[in-house]
Amino acid sequence: MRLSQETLDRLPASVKSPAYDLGAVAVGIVHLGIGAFHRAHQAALTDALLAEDPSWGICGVSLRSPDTRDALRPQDGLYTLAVKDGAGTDFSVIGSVVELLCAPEDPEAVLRRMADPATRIVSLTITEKGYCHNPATGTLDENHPDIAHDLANPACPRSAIGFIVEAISRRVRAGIAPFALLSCDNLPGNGNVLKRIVEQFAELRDPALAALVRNVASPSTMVDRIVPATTDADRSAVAEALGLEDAWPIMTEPFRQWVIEDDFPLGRPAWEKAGALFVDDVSAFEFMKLRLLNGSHSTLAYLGYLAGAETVADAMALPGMQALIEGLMREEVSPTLPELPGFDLPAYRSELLLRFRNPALRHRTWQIAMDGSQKLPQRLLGTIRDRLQAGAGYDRLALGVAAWMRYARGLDEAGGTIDVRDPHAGRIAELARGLDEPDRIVDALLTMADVFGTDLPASAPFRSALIKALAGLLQHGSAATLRSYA
Ligand code: CS2
Repeated sequence: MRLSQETLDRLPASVKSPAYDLGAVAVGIVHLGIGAFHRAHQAALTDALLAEDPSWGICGVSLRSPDTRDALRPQDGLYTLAVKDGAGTDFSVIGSVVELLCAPEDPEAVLRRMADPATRIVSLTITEKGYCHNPATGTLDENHPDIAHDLANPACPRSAIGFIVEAISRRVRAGIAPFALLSCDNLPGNGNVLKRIVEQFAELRDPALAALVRNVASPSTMVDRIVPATTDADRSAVAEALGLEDAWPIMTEPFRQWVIEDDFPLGRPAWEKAGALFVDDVSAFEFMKLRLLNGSHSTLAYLGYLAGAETVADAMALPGMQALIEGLMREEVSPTLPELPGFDLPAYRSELLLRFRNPALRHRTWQIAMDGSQKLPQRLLGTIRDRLQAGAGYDRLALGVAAWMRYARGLDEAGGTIDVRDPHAGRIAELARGLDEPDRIVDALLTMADVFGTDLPASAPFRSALIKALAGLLQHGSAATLRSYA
């Protein structure tokens, strides 16, 4: 039997379920990119507030595949959130996603929902590459195939940006004020980046439209919760706990954090009552999270994968890894972070190490290794820039970048093929084809100005640091390199 509104009363008392009238929930938020992260984060926090105000239900939109819609629609949008750590698992059923749409199948249905006056917020978790931007500069990639498509077919878009601009244009024409945009992706100044890209796209469509989108609210946010991809073993464990099948439960950790700039002209859910923090300027929180958590994550994912570690917890158990990550965070990253008065940075770092070691989360290094070309700039390269400018060391950060180069080339330490997932996987493989010497590999990949900019490739010390780190990895392997930090 399947989880659904009809079977909710069969749930055991140990599983929490919606404490509000599901029938009364109406859509107030359209969320683009209804993946696991959103369902463990914003959707869960919103669920906690629906008893008080049922007008903030979520319409979850997939921009590519119908998988989520197909899994959740037969369940009336209900799904299980399993919160796991060494002490056990807490199960709750979340009911905030009340509508599911698959954009490629029916773009018009998505636009209608976005243009509806009841929609007051359009939020996004479309991952870094969903912004169709140049990661080094944060500006729209006008040559991106989806952008070219959406400029040629504005009423039938493919990209999140195309949907947003068309929906705002329809609202304004109908005399409806624009929704607030809420980017929840791991980009620095995510609200500003989104706004800039939306404006650039609108300008290309029609300068009059650009004037309209200029006033749209686009607060920046820092989002944090570790959410590994769901496996079949997770599905079985959830079915056992619920006594009902759930086609797509979500696994996560107890920790969650959401810091948001408070700029919602048409109102917002009282997310602060569910633990979110509203601030005037989120940038110090973003730098801290992107550089400490995500920078460490990428470093340990590449080094861990190369050393044969399947999960983050396995990678953390490799001799030397914990010391490397601890040193990277404390000595190389922390001095670059803006002040956060009253914030206990050492405690935050220690908690991160514990979160990475969470034995109950099987977070694959391969999952985090994806899309490195889109992630490196804000996770490692910005920090390196700051360290270079300060004349300070960055060996561990350079090792992270070199490990990406080693990984993205597509050959593991035994000479086997790595399934590299990256929008530029083909281009990287092409650049590095046939090259074995560290200096030639480094020079080839440093030509990617959309990743490294033009300043880093011109820095002789940076180039040598990369060559040294990559030479070590190629000669001794990742495990032995890590051991030297133990
Ligand atoms: C991870 C993030 O997959 C990745 O690249 O670094 O998804 C990370 O788990 C989240 O940002 C944690 O908030």
